[in-house]
Amino acid sequence: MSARMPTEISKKPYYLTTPIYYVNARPHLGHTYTTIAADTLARYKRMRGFDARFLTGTDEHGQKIERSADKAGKTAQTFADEISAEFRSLWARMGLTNDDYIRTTEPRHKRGVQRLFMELQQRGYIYKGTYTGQYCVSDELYVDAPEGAPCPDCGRPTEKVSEENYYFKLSAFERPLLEHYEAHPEFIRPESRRNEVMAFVRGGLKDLSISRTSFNWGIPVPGDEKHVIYVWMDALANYITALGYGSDAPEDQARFARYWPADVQLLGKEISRFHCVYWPAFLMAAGLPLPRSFVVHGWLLFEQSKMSKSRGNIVRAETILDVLGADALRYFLLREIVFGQDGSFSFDALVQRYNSDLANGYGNLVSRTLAMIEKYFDGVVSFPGRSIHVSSISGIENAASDCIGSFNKLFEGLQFSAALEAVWAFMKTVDIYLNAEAPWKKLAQSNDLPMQNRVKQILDTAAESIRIITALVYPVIPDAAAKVWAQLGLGDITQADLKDLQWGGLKPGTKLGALGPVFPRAEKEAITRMQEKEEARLAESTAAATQAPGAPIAAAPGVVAAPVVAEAKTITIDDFAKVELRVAQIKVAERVAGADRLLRLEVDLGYEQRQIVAGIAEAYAPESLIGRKVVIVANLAPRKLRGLESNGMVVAASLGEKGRPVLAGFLEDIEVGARLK
Ligand code: ME8
Repeated sequence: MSARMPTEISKKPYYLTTPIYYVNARPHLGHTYTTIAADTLARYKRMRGFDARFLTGTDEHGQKIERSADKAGKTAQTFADEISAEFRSLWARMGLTNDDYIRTTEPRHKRGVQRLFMELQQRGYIYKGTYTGQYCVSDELYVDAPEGAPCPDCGRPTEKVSEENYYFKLSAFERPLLEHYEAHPEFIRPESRRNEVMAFVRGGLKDLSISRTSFNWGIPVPGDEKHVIYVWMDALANYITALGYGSDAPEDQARFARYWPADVQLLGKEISRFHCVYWPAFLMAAGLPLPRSFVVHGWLLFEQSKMSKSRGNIVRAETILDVLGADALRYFLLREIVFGQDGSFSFDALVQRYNSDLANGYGNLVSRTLAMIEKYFDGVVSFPGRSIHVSSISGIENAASDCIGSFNKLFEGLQFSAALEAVWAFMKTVDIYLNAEAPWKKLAQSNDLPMQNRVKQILDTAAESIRIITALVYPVIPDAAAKVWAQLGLGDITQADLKDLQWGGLKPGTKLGALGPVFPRAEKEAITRMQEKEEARLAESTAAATQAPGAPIAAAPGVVAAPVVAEAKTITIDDFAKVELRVAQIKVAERVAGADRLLRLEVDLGYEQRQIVAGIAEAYAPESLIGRKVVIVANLAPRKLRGLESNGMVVAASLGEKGRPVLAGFLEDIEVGARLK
């Protein structure tokens, strides 16, 4: 139980969750986006007097993780331990305030999942049957499609499975789910996602296979250990197992009773079916209350498509933390993207927003106001904020109250971007006021007492405005807000009572703290520095993929020189077997605009077609390549070249100093897809 518990018990509980992230790859900005939104909401709710409990964690079982671990040559547990630790340390580095971090490989989770399974069994919602059909390993999804058909969700090839399985009677929940959606319009937000989910359920629900026997990286079905529980049932249960569901210990039961049902479950739109259909059906079947709401957000796009490991177009949060800090990232993601809709990330836009809103906006208002109080009045605030007889001040006061009202309303509705816009609009009003009153000019004109008092009043009004602004933005940019709070002479913001924020809280006699820059302006080089960091990371991961022991050494982009073994180093046959070399036939070849060396190829592997961007344009005319059979490295991590995704490399000898590529080929006719070993 959280350390905050004894003092929090009188407060209203509020429970919020993020999805638990797969450990098949390291965290990227997409994961950071949801987790930042949850952290901001948790901080906001705490500020409003709630006992907010925030859960995140990692999803570590299933075939996808097992295969990724295999590829990396590690046991699934070691692999999961390493990547889960990366997520955890990133959240810690960012100062996120999650109260718990659940891993699905923990005993507390296993116990809870097995309890849930047994509960559903006892209530008659589980039966045994045989599943014969397609399965998408990438989405861990049973697919209702003919053999050979791609996954309707992600387009990747599906695999045929035929297994004796346990089934969950999902079909029994079609009506109850629809009734629940109808009766609780706020259950799925935004409305567009609610409509999609309802249309899916209205289309009919089939019973769901909830166990697998063809691999064993998962939680065994109690009493029938050759089956492991379907990874989505396992994963979804984290939201209750983390609270103590399945444990008989009184403190676990008390925690579960206090926080369940969740107030908000945040998720990306691609997993709404699992959360808004399967999860409530499992809960209904177990006789447990349903979460109050699911909030489904859009995708963070990079280079025009969803940022994701499999597309290779990721940006890592660490790059931004190194250069601009966590607050810049938090602010950008919540201000730039309308929560619920897709939005694009770019380094240019990040730096532009940072400079305009944080450095020149908030940072500048704080530093010039406080510096003047320091310079002219020894850093002491002397006027009470409330000063109704001066109309310009009461104008600011009214604007502040309006801003507090709109901010709270918008934030409660998770409209982060609009809420921040309201604060920056108020900031602008204060800026205009300061420029119009020009206190520095007034003091230059006259230094008599009435004028001094007038100037004090102006500066203290600005300082009080800064106090209000700082309290409002604290959940979004906590580090900067804490600094400014201390500079205002108000001490530790985490100890402040911000529940009923209103004008007039800055008391006369308050002595400012030590002043210092809050958001130094970012130079143009910040963009280049971040880009270089990402390129270095990409090169590192590509090198790890291609230059692992025994792997070929890369020549031009998208081309590998035929395997060359570094001097004095030998590799085992197992090392070589890691490189999947296959015969592919070129179907399409065209030049890439603006890149003299690159050709965009579409190649056929028999079982799939894929795009490869290869650096062979100087040696081969595109039309000469159509129909030609080449050798490719088929299991190379995808990467982007000139914005195009390249899924593999073409094998070629590399001649002369310039490394002129000569494609590898066969004298015999050979069928496409054949593996070289
Ligand atoms: O789906 N834009 O894990 P996952 C916005 N383990 N959000 C993104 C994003 C992007 N480009 N990329 C990732 C799983 N996310 C399951 C969940 S829950 C019981 C099990 C965020 O690692 C977003 O929240 O694929 C998305 O839903 C989640 O990461 C998917 O993470």
